[in-house]
Amino acid sequence: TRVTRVVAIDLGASSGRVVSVRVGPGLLEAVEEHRFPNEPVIVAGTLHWDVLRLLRGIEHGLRLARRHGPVDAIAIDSWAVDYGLLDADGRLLGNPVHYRDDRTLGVLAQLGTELDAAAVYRTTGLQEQRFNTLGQLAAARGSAQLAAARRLLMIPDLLAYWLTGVESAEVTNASTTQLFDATRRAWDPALIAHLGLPPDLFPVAVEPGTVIGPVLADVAARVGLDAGTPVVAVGSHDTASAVVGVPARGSDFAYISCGTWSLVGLELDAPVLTAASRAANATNELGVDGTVRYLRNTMGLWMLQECQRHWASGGGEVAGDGEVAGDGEPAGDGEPVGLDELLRRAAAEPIATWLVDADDERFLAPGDMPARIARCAGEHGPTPQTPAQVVRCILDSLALAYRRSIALLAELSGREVRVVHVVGGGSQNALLCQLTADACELPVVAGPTEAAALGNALVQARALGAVVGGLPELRGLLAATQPLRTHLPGGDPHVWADAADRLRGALRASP
Ligand code: ADP
Ligand code: LRH
Repeated sequence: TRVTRVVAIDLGASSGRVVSVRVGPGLLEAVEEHRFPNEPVIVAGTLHWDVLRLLRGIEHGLRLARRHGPVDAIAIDSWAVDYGLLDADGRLLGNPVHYRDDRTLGVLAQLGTELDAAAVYRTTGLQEQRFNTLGQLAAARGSAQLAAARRLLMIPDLLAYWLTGVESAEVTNASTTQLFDATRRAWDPALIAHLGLPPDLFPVAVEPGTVIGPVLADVAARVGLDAGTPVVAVGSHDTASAVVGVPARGSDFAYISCGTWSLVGLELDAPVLTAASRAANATNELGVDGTVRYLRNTMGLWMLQECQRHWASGGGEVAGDGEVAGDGEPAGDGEPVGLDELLRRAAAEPIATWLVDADDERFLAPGDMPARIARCAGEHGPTPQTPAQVVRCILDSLALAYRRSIALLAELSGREVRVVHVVGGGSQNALLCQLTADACELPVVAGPTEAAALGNALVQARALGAVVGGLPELRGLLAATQPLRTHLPGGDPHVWADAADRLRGALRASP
């Protein structure tokens, strides 16, 4: 083994980052080369990703990384479910649509009349969400764009295609489409046929660690990379890379990949495809090294981000009927309060007073989030009045959702959980981590913040031979080199049990 330097490109829903990482025996050292915002654009009423701007951010980051040292390999991970379509000439057909777009409203009811949902779960293991690729493609049926499509590439595969000219489908991200067999780790021809799509719309799936191809000569020249620099398939779903980046010892851990979304889960050897698992809305996404990410998708810090966006645009009131600020630019002259200050004020508010169901679909779309939170809390309890109370409501509700998810997943899988690892941007939120420890009555280990980039880099480095072993060895390297913070459970656990009962009761009573 030798020291290698790889570049991990990690595209989250809120930002993209390009990180150079040196890996070798006992060595894991990351430098953020470039970070750029990921801002959706509404075009003709549809919410899109600005995918060319992401490509520009990636190329700029690669240029900086190369300026600072040799680059042995590159890999890309991103959010799941979304895709681009290529025509017969290999050109992109339109801009990829954002999973938060409302084109899929009503699609679950429609699919429910066509497909046996229980059978779909037994094959794909996937939680029913309207924005899964299956739902998006069902909503797009009959469009000229889909008729012209020769290839479908998931977002990281699309970007890797632009870097290499090679079309591929990486398994972890393919597993989020709900068109993928979770047991065989391959596309499901029957579901693809059901949508009326040709099977070869989907490239053959490859496991993480496979070299996709060398970077194209013109790209290499433009960004200053050496000819032949390999682009590697890693856990190209950001959550899959983040789970590699969990610094756990042993197998008795739960993880929370805590960013725009909160993915709360366990790592298993095989999917759980039971009716009880389906009823619990638990999902089996595929992980690196043949693992299964058995998890629940919780709304996450999106709720907080979207409140901050609202307040920054001058909407100081909690209850209002504001519309989506399409461009995310501050529109008013309100003095926005920074995140640190908001969290400080929230910490001073009383515990578990304002609660919402953090799994509630109503929080999915962009728009006036403070008003939606106030309305949902008010349906069964007190209404948060100030920004500090809204933030407190979000954090307590997330902690409660984590408690619920971990208990459910442990029960459904038979796995014991003794520690919770929180990774991603939200691991820097000490209040949320402490509330999580208290609510789950388990120690929380917080960090690394850039778990996805580190997990991405570790799988590349292993493919190059710079690190040897399975996930335990990769995680041992993380635990030995990354700064982590432990939050021990404290407070009165009855408060959380009562809050859980209150919310459960309210949800049961709701229509
Ligand atoms: P994504 O990968 O989905 O783009 P990240 O993992 O980058 O998301 O997490 C972004 C979130 O992390 C932000 O919405 C914010 O709530 C949280 N965060 C980032 N920095 C801090 C910080 N210094 N303190 C507390 N929370 C933070
Ligand atoms: C997190 C994430 C999550 C998916 C969602 C669409 O970034 O990949 O795992 O469910 O985005």
